[in-house]
Amino acid sequence: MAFFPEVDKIKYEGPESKNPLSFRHYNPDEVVEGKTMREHLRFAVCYWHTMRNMGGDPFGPGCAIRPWEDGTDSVDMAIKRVRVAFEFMEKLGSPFYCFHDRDVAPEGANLKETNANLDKVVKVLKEEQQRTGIRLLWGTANLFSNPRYVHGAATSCNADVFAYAAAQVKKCLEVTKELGGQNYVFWGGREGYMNLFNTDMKRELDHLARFFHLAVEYKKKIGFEGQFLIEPKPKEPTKHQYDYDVAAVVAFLRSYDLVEHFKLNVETNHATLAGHTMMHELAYASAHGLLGSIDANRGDLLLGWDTDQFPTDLYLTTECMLVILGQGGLAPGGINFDAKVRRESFEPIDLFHAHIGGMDAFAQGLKIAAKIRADKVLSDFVTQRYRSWDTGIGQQIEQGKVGFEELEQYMLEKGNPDANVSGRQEMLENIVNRYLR
Ligand code: XLS
Ligand code: NI
Ligand code: NI
Repeated sequence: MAFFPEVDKIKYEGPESKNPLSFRHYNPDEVVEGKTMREHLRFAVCYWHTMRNMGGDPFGPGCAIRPWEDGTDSVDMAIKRVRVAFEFMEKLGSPFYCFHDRDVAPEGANLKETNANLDKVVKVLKEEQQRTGIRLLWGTANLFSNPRYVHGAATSCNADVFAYAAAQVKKCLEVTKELGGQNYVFWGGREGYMNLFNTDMKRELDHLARFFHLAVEYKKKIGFEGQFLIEPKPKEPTKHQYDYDVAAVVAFLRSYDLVEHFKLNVETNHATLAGHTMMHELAYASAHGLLGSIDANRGDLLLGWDTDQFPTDLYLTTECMLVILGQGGLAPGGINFDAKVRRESFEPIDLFHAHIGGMDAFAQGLKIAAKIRADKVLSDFVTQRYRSWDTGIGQQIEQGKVGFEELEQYMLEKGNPDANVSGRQEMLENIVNRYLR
């Protein structure tokens, strides 16, 4: 049965194509820096936005037209939706997908029933994966929608809720392993606070760390080989989320002796909500060897919340790809479109336009970044800019050979530092613009 009868497989037609249902830049087999675009970009469709978002907002219910939906949240509907999702991904040519446990299967009356529902849908997911060759980039547990998580999950004041969350993650890890998931994501849904008057922050942070340690133990126990990822976000739904930004997560992982077990899944809109650029967050994670995967989207400069729009800005995708190429890629991570069509874009075909645009924007960013790297226009400048550290006193400092006394002696003899040189920011910005075609 075809759920998108008006769409054939989306093909690469080249930059001159005027066909809106074609790729103009994403050419999966094209080789850039020795790898195919498919291998570089590792695109994933996210189940929650693409299959479950009906476009509701605080002012009105969803109005998306999804002819396959029967209005129920039954297991049968969940199974039918899997068929829809895989037809969509097959036609789009997305090699991966991501889900929350609750996106793919409905909750039952209790944990046992809920797990049984999930098992029924997982069977079908597996079948569709085998039929299409589409793989699971990551799974995650939804520890924020159900009212039981009103005070958080691992950071709830209610110990029973911690236990329920642990059981839910245990099951989701098993399922992710069963489906060959390459990563597992922890996004701290409601792990944060609204008001410090009612919050024992220290205790909550300790509990969050305990939860992660338990997950690491269980991962080893079942032999799940996927990469664990934490996804930082500064606020929303809580006023202050504990996994605020990359720097806060790195510090948390180090304080609680978890750093060797996790990397980060960095999301564009979360970076900007934290007052950073995406490039800053990626560069910070990468500098620590902790950049694992990305949630590709964008916010709106004029709106202060997580609008999760599809990425279209070539400047943004070029910046992302400069960092990603700079660290030799993201695998086993990838580029997950944690993005949703606008409420006004309510037809099924809009899902194709949205993903095609995002994939093309990243493919173009990849090609632009690769050219900038091939010409070494930025890297040569940076190398030059730091040359005082390659020899002489700079080298001695980096090698730990001198202390304050030697440095004082050095400066007393020299009198004054060598003259500073311009940072040439505007010249470099002009050079980057030359490549943005
Ligand atoms: C929400 C997060 C969420 C995670 C997965 O803002 O981006 O969608 O990616 O739980
Ligand atoms: Ni996300
Ligand atoms: Ni988000």
